[in-house]
Amino acid sequence: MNLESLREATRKQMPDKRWKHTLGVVETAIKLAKRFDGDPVKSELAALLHDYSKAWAIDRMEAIIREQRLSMDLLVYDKELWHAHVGAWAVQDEHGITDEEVLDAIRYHTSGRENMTKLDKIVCLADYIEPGRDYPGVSKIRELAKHSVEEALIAAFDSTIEVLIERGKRIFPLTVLARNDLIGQLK
Ligand code: DGI
Ligand code: FE
Ligand code: FE
Ligand code: FE
Repeated sequence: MNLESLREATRKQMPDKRWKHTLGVVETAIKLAKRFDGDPVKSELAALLHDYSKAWAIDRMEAIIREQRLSMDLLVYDKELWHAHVGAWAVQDEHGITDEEVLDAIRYHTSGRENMTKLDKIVCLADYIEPGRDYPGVSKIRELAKHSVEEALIAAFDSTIEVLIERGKRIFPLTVLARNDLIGQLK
């Protein structure tokens, strides 16, 4: 598996706009890894693959979640959460990615989870603040990301939770666990 062919394969899964976002996440994840003593090589790989299945049809993702017995409770939560779990499965299935740290960072990049690894945090945060992102609160999250991954991620999850509440949607329990746990990590 070489990075260039993986790049080509990933680009083919998605429209140009999503590919541009992916390149932004790669660039940002490498920067965050250098800033916060993470692993730049794994950060680049996980960032490249994080939205691998994002543009896949809903039916295809649902079938994979059922057939591969990925976390079944996903199905009652927002469909936006599905691509992360499906993507982690797909890059293993299609490209033989077996590094569990990388697969977990892909799997939990949307929801977060309790005890996020440094790699989980870097990929999830990079996804929120890559240069192409524009939503209310993003500049504050970018500021926080200059000194603390945890503070930035809490603010990022807060903004997602606020939107979910506004729209009357369920909150996936791992996001609540992630936020509570990150608050506990602040000193
Ligand atoms: O795939 P991206 O658009 O780059 O970003 P993402 O994978 O972080 O997806 C974010 C979307 O997921 C965002 O629109 C909010 C939605 N979502 C739905 N339910 C939840 C959720 N996000 C979190 N963190 N937790 C949820 O329960
Ligand atoms: Fe995503
Ligand atoms: Fe995210
Ligand atoms: Fe993304």
